[in-house]
Amino acid sequence: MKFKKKRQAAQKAHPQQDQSLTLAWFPGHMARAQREIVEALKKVHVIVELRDARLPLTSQNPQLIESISKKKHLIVLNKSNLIAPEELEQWFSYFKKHNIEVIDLNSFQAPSLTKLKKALVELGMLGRTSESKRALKLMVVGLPNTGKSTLINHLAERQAVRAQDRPGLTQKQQWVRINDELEVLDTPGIMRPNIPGPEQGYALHLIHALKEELVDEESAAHYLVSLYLKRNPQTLRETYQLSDEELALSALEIMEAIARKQGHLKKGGEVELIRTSRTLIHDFRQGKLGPFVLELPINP
Ligand SMILES: Nc1nc2c(ncn2[C@@H]2O[C@H](COP(=O)(O)OP(=O)(O)OP(=O)(O)O)[C@@H](O)[C@H]2O)c(=O)[nH]1
Ligand SMILES: [Mg+2]
Repeated sequence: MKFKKKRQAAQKAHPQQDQSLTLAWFPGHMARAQREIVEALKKVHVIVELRDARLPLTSQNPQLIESISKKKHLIVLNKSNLIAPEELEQWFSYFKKHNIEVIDLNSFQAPSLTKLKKALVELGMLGRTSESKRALKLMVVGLPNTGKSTLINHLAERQAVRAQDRPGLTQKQQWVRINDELEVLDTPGIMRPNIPGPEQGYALHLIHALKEELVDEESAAHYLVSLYLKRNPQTLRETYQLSDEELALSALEIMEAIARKQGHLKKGGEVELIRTSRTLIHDFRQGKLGPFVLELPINP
């Protein structure tokens, strides 16, 4: 189980990449986008950093955060509808313990704008505009596909920028005027230059932050099944009609059982695990495997 070694697909490795790591996705537009984010710092008052609520630590970009650390900064755990409330609670206590300001959002829900505004007011970020009579300028940053453009469209209540389930869609900064008190800068998603290990790489693939062909899909699906076996086997049982005996098997054997049930077979009757892997990953991304966080705080 490993990352695909597709150097040409991996594109240019970042110069500061740890040599021991096998995966890097840092195409030219991301390097440019990172420079442009630093340049835009003087034009913005506040930074909203979007993370995927299913992966609150790994879906950050430490290098980017470092370069924007002088500005006021609010972390948003986005897509929080895809994790369970008790999982979200664990993360809130973790961030509280570390004195880090965090809110969660589900960008498809109408109260999101109110919630974001309230957080900005509480942090003393939005209140300043009434004195200066100038719009608050907010920059949204984060890994690819974390939902930056969707959030902005939601705030603007119109299709102001392109948003789609495709990492790396936004390639240029774009200002969007929300109303008299708020202007938002959409920025291209920037992948972290280092991915700590294979499991984090699989998890980033599962949340669809990486370009599809970089990660071995069977390994990512195997990782997903192993996590569900540990923390929520019932969902696997119900979704794929597994028996008690099947549920007691290894992750690989369970994938084979699902393959047979779904008719993912080659001509000779051999299982075709790649199809099963794609089904599992697709079902997870669509939320068909229920709300589920991919990482929990190690020292909550
Ligand atoms: N379930 C769920 N999906 C969301 C949410 N917000 C965004 N999405 C989905 O996430 C996908 C990516 O959205 P984008 O807004 O294009 O992501 P982005 O961060 O702008 O991506 P890049 O431009 O590649 O950096 C889309 O399919 C959105 O519908 C959310 O709160 N919940
Ligand atoms: Mg975008």
